[in-house]
Amino acid sequence: MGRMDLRQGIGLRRLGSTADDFQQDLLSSLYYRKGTTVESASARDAYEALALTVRDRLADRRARTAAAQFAHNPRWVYYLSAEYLLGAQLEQNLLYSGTGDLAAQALKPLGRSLEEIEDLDVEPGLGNGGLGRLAACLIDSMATRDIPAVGYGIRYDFGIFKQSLEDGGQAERADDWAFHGNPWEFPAPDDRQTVGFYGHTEPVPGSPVRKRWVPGETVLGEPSHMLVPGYNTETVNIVRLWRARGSEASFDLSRFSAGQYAEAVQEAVRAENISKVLYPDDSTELGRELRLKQQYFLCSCSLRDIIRRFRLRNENWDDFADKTIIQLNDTHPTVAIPELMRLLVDEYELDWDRAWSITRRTFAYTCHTLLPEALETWPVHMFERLLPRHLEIIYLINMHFLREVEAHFPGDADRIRRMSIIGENGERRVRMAHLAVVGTEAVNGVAELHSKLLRETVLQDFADLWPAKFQNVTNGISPRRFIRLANPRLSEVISDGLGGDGWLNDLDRLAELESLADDPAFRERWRSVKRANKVDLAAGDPDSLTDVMIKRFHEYKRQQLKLLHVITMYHRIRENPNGDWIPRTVLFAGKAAPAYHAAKHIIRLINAVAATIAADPVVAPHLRVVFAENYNVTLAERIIPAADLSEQISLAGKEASGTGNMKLALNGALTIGTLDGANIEIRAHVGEENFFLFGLDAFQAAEARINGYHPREHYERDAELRAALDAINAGAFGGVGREVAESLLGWDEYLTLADYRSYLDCQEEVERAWRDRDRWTRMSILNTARCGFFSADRTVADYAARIWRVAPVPVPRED
Ligand code: GPV
Repeated sequence: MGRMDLRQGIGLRRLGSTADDFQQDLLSSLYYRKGTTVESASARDAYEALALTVRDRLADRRARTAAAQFAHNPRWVYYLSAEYLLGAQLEQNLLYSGTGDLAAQALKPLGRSLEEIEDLDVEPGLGNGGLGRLAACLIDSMATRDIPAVGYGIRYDFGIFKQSLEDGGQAERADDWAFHGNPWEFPAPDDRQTVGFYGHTEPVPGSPVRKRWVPGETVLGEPSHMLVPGYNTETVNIVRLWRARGSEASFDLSRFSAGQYAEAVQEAVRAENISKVLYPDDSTELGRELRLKQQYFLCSCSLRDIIRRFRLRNENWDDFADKTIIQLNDTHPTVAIPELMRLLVDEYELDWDRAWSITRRTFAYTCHTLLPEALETWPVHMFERLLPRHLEIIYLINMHFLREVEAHFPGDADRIRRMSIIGENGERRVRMAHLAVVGTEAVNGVAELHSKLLRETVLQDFADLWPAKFQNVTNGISPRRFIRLANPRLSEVISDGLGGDGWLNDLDRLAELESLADDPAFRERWRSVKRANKVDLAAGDPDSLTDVMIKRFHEYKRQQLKLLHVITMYHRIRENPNGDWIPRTVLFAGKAAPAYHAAKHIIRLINAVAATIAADPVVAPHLRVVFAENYNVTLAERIIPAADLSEQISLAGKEASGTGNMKLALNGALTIGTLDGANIEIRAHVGEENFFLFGLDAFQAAEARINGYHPREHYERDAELRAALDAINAGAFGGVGREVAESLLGWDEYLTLADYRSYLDCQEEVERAWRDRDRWTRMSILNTARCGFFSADRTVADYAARIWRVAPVPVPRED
């Protein structure tokens, strides 16, 4: 590998790597950048000075990365995502820059511990759940694999709300995550973009296809970027986040002078509202105009930035798709497709066919759901008002597309109706998933089953037309964040077992742990790690079976099924207080969308059941239910290492993949789960004897629905189930939860009652395994050993080879 020191060229001092150097730089940050002294520095001053010092260590890797990547002029991967759940930055950047020990040392003269300082590091919660965290894992792995990439997103002022419990129910507070500033970001005001909305279009004389769009409102997009270091490599990529601002002209000085203060700023406020808040909906659509505005804002700013970057090195538009692959993270950024067409046709004056050929080859689309309510559609009238030119372009795309369908399936009017980008059943709507399939070169689902169901159900017509377009890329997770950072004790045991920490970049090497699964000393260590993690978590008796269900609250995920199990355990213990009960701590965590009432009722019922059990002296010694507030990446990193049992109990055919399932299995939790999403692949990897399977499969679930499902039949037939639901209705839990029981008995959308008995039987299997400590530990070790496949490094390698067709561009070290 070549060598490079960019500082040399400009006579800049190199940052030293000794403890003294680091100390000096920290003090200098404190003094010159924070403007304070050792004596008067607050904890926050110390935090910020440390963050800047660590950031500096990554900044020169970043400079070398940019130089190497631009010199190479590769095909760049641009990841467009409305969400990123990056997690805390300080611990990550200390690890990725190898300065953790230096930092702990350097803080001593300030009288501060590293732990205390890390507590001040606020995670940017710019996402809802799995989709946002996947984006963060993928950009981590792209950097780790030396792939030239930029993640584009929105810098929301307010991220995912903070959750607290009030009277047992979820209360929400705004998350002003950057209230104290964010030392990790670099504003880049010179790269700002102007984005239009509303207005009208005008014909361009002499051109049948080009139009001039005269927006009625314009807004500035100001970017800042955060560093995305690779692990054990030189590459540092970036994630570039856009923030909306009013232009200078949006402040109305004359109104202000006339004392109309609110009116004077109203235009600026309107503009800034675009990036004000993350919509807290997960896997459900909320058809608000402001949301479409956010989406277009992200796409327009990012595409102009992508084009700017392309033109730094290239001249010919025909090279654009060879130098650019834009991955759409679900349909949220799909308006980028008509936006690129608009830029190419209207602004750069390419003819339609050439622009379309470029556009199609530039995009790829990842679908993350099967839920019909998550497939975004927009009312045509709303689209037309907000983005009049884009709607015209979509109509043209649709016209060409439907001709293609007609040519393949002559006379099949029904198929044309089904496939059209414009839905005509009732109110006319733009179907974003259809646009995303039509305007891209590749479409993928996120687990084998999900990709198969996409091809065979939701997108079947499209798969008939273009079978080669459809692929699977199974999700993965960052082993750095979710093993090394989250579980340092286990990491040490693994590194000792494997003779080094090379596994962190090559997770398949965990397979070498298999031979240790039968080693009594290794097992003992494995157990003691889990126990110590439980002690740290302090959620309950560390010797109890720690049973965790941590994920967004959604009826399809079936927290209510877990709850029926808890209520049944409660009944059983009450009836037989002297039984040989296995002590269990059932830990729930997760947020519900604020307007999702059914989910909030489930949260309420969990807390009511928890309180009833805690107050029951007969049951409390054996069973404890804990609801951990405000689930986020940081809390996940504490819970996952302490889990014995991982609840992955969605109705089969509903969870696209799941990624919490991977994090837990990799940390040695055993899974109880349905044949859904990536559970199927986890089971295949760990071996069926090391996985607790129950419930209907996706085919049976679909059948049950078609044949007419009657939840009451299960209620009538199963005495324990009846007792659980009756208890809720009789007010056994403070009168809470009748809405939950009503929905289960009334229609039970997700077949909870149908899977109840199978789930309970399976929980008995779990208890049998738990009673045999050695057997359990062996299963746990084998889960970790066999889950190397679920590294996001593998996911990224799959995308790189089969969808992006890109190769790594290594960054030279400095001498
Ligand atoms: I669509 N997902 C999400 O978190 N938010 C969304 O809006 C949509 C999907 C999730 C899926 O529910 C998970 O099954 C999946 O593992 C995750 O996306 C990442 O692919």
